[in-house]
Amino acid sequence: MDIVVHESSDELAAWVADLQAALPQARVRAWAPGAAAADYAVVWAPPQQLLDEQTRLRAIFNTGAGVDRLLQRRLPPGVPVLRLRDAGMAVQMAEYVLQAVIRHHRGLDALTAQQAQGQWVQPPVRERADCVVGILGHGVLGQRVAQALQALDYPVRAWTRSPHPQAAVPLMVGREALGDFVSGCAVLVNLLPLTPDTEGLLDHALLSRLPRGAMLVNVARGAHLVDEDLLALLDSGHIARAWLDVFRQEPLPAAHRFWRHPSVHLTPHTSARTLRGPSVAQIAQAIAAIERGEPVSTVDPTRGY
Ligand code: NDP
Ligand code: OXD
Repeated sequence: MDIVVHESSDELAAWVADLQAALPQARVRAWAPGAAAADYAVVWAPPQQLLDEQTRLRAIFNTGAGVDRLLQRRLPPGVPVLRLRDAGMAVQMAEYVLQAVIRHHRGLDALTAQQAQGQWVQPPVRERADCVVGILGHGVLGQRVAQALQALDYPVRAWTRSPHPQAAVPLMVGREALGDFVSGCAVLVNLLPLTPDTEGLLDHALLSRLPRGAMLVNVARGAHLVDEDLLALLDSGHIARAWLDVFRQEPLPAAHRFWRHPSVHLTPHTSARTLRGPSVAQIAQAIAAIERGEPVSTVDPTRGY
């Protein structure tokens, strides 16, 4: 069995070595133009040339949770795409969102600013029941985030494309319900995949449905958000704060207003990192299942996630 790997150059050798160790019967190598046909490709943001040249693939593994960049390519017809499902990312995402929600609810940024001024002022108590956290997406990551928030008694609700009768949080489904969903949220967390249906969803019309003083946490993809619309709502104070981990252009250009906006916390796409160890283990298990002829969970290219 042959496996080709395409990863960022600083991690490529480690991915090849770890996959080789996990699949000793396979021949694992870094992809290069003109590489011999392989059975599996393990990739992040692969060049079109890889997908055009690799004509014998039995599956393509995306070494991230979001497949938007891969699906922008022309894929070999009929070849299943698998993505990382959690693989250590869910707990990181929960940690990131939880700290943002706690800081917002407890007013910790304002208290830190007070310390710098030498001020001792106890703000009014904020009821937890008023801090409703709405999560767009209740998939692998959204569910883990919801669970972490619920463990601290935050009221949580989620928005999805399809009904989930067994969900542990109240769900609202479909575009018609979105405005009402958002209007009851003190915090809006975006954990949607980027698809034609979700691109630009976080625009002025939607974000202005949030109550005054709300917070936005965008940890999914930059193209979900209309940057200028958020900036206008931050400038007017309608939205009090935004935590932004993902951007339309990454790295975020130096001149972008997000860098210096006093109401923006910005992180460089680090809310949930791909962890090579658990990812390699998940990919190796899936390859073994495919080789045994067992079903595996694949991306639905028509849905886009
Ligand atoms: P999943 O596919 O498991 O979950 C996606 C969720 O979004 C599902 O609940 C799905 O609804 C919902 N959804 C999709 N399309 C729509 C729509 N049109 N309307 C309403 N709901 C919709 O994805 P993950 O939880 O694994 O990952 C989510 C995203 O997080 C990734 O796609 C990626 O963009 C981002 N991410 C960001 C990282 C970072 O470091 N910043 C790291 C990892 C991921 P339904 O349940 O009905 O199908
Ligand atoms: C992912 C990401 O999709 O890192 O996994 O953004």
